[in-house]
Amino acid sequence: MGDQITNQTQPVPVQAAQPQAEAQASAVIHVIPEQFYGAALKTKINPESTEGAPQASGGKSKLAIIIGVLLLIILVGGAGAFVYFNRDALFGKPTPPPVVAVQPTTTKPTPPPPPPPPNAPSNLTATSTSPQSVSLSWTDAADSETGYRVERRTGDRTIYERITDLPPNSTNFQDGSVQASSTYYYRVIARNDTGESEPSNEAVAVTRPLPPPPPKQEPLPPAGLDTDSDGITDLEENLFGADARNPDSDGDGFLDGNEVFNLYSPVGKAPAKLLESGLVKEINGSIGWSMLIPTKWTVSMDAPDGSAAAIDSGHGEKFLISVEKNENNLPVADWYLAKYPGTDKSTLMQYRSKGGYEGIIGPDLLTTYIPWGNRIFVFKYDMGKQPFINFRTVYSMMLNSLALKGLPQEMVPAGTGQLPFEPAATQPGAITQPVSITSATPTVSGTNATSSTP
Ligand SMILES: [Ca+2]
Ligand SMILES: [Ca+2]
Ligand SMILES: [Ca+2]
Repeated sequence: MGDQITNQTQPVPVQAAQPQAEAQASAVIHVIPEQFYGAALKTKINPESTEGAPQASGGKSKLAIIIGVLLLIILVGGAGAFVYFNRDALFGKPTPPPVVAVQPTTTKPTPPPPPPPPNAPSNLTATSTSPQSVSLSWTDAADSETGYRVERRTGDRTIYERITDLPPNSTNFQDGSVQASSTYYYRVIARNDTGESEPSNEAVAVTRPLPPPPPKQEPLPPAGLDTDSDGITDLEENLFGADARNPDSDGDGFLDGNEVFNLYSPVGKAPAKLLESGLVKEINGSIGWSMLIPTKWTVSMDAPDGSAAAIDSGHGEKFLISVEKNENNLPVADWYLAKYPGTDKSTLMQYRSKGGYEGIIGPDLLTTYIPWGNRIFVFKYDMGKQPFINFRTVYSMMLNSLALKGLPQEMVPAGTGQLPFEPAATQPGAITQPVSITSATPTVSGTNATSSTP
């Protein structure tokens, strides 16, 4: 607009007006009131009047320029101010978005600070409840644990090893992976996602020893050499002065072994009893037992009253006497099963002595148990390191001679059957084997030979 004003007022030739002074005096000056100035600008300029007022026309042009510039400034400023003060409406709020964008990061549900590691368990104890287990218990002192770890070390190791992981709030554990008669050290650690607690106190346990295995029935070791198959070994024949190459040394019609078993002399004319022949001697314990043993053998009382004694053959083998308690007066088989749990009852054999004492033979077939009131008389054949049973018939002879105080003997009458391990009177080399207590067959009947003891 300023340019337009300048162009319309400029065409007046200023040089032509200045030299004509007379024309200047006669010229009519039209003053346009301020309020009509805008309209005057639009009117067509009269060539005459313009010629006559060149100077006034130049001052008005400058003013118009100034006003135009001012208007322009005002206009630009106003527009700028308008834009500035309405920037939010025009361009949207520029600043909030970044603020909104920042806010989520700060107000977003930030994960709660991780819990501290749990408290350590306390009061750990370890107790061996059996040879194969240790029972652990402790106090749960943590409320943020996700589980427990049980660790163990043995006496000869310093490093703990993990043995199990347990759920939260656990307070006990049964360790079944231990060995008998061993020492174990334990500790327990609580843990969560943050970390682990300090270990608990260390607890130590010594596992119990394994119980002795229940006796099993085993075949009898081989008998010692019996050259003439008369039921006593060559060593026994020698012990009694009998002939190891003659089954009937005294020629009385009875086998040497059968005579010794039944307490008769194999070298004396029947009926010569062993005791009267001087081949055996009587021993006794003050507790109330007595028996015959070969004269050459010795006895030691391991208990003053004879509740424990050992008969020494001088050949390695020993014969052990022990008197054991049976306070509840149990039947001897029940007493045995209570003493040796796990024993197969069928491995216990019936026993009856020539004196009528009934008892059992243990699974080893080398130990005899005879009930005696509230006691049990135990007589064991201890082979020592001997590989052969050299004195089985003598062992039987000693038991057949046994007398227990207060327990009357009822001698088995001849002809009622053979006793366990009795040599057959008429069958050289034959021995009557014992039968199980679970068998219906009585000990002293059903045998295949008849006793013909003199
Ligand atoms: Ca013989
Ligand atoms: Ca003989
Ligand atoms: Ca004979």
